[in-house]
Amino acid sequence: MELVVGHESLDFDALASSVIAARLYPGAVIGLPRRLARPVRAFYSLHKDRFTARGLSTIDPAAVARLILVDVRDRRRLRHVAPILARVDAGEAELHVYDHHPPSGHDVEGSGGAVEPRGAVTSLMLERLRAAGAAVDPLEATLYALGIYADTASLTSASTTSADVAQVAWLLEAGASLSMVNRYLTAPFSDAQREALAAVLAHTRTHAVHGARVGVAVIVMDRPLDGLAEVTSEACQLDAHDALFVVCALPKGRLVVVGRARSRRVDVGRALRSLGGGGHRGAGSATRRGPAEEARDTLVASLAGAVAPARRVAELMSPSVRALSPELTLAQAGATLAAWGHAGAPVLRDGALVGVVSARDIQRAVDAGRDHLPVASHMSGVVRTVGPDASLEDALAAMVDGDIGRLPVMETGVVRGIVSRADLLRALYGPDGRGDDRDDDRDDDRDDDGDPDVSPASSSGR
Ligand SMILES: [Mn+2]
Repeated sequence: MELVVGHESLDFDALASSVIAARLYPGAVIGLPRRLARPVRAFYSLHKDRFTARGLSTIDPAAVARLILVDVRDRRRLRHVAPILARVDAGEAELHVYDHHPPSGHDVEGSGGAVEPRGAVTSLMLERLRAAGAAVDPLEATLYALGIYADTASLTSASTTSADVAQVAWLLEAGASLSMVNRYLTAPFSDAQREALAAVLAHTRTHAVHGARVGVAVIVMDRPLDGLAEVTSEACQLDAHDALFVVCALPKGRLVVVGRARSRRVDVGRALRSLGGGGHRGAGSATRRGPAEEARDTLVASLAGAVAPARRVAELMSPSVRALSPELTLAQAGATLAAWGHAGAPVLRDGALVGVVSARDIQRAVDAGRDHLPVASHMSGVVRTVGPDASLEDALAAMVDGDIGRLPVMETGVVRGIVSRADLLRALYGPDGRGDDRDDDRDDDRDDDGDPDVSPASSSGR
């Protein structure tokens, strides 16, 4: 038989791409992993007559002639198909892989399929289904749209490609229901989730780590919470933390720890390995036994190694600062700035910073016939400054708060450089395409939602 399988904690992208795979490989069976993400379970429960699948546990690995993996190829996330992969390794079964994740260094390689960057692997597979001339009905179109919207934060994540957007346009023409998409994308929290959210918000302590705000909360619950990961994401967003870890203490000393990051600077999986758990940069979990406070302290101690330093002002500023004297006339200052090719400069008197002046303000004054006045009359005297170790975010906040275009960079009373709006814009729109370090890539990598039975490797109880 041909078997289609996605990752554990099946998300909408994995379910949608499983359904497409079953169409691309007629007769193939979809094997559902043990756990489905909460909203996916709700969707599937309503649509299971339409999208048929079997529990993976009911399938005999020896009967599988070809395994078709969708939305996953990292061997560490493939424990649920380990017996079948062993047959692939032994040359007894074939492997096709459809995935959109960056290489992990632990990837299985298929003899067929496709691996290309897309916001959702659903898009990649839909391109193939459409190329085969297949039509889709509104139910299917809705599921595929859910897959793409869910994996791309509704087409806003940095990983979204124009190809994803094009597929959504086609799906809407095919009758995808946006009201159904919304129903499952924004599934309301359960009562238990709302209670947990309140507890997390009330018990989060914020730690400053290399300039990142990392929250750690300890909560006590009398039974495991379905959807603790969603609660963690929501609390992280509400409190504007760069990352948030929730240590959930259960009866009999059991602990579930879930981490989520909004900033790419925080490697959640790395921090959770200190607790015997794991995961990815944006998401991870651990389960173990022991006192919650001990786990919290271990986690906090691991943060320094899991947070990358912020981009510092020193890397963005123009270091060799030429300054103007406040006694220069505006005409002289304007000519000097033009000669330097600078859009502004700090104003120094006897080596001390007394103001900042911009070429634009000077030009305006000159145009108004005030070219004979001194620079001091047209500089901004209340000068905000930043230190060279301030982060890009600090500089941005100072500029926006003061609505100012350039910040002198001061160190021990001396001007070391100047950072301008243009410098920040260059960094924000920079070639890495990510500007600041917000991690808006809400990919299914975060499938590890931290249930206590999440996986053998993360429930070692160490
Ligand atoms: Mn995906």
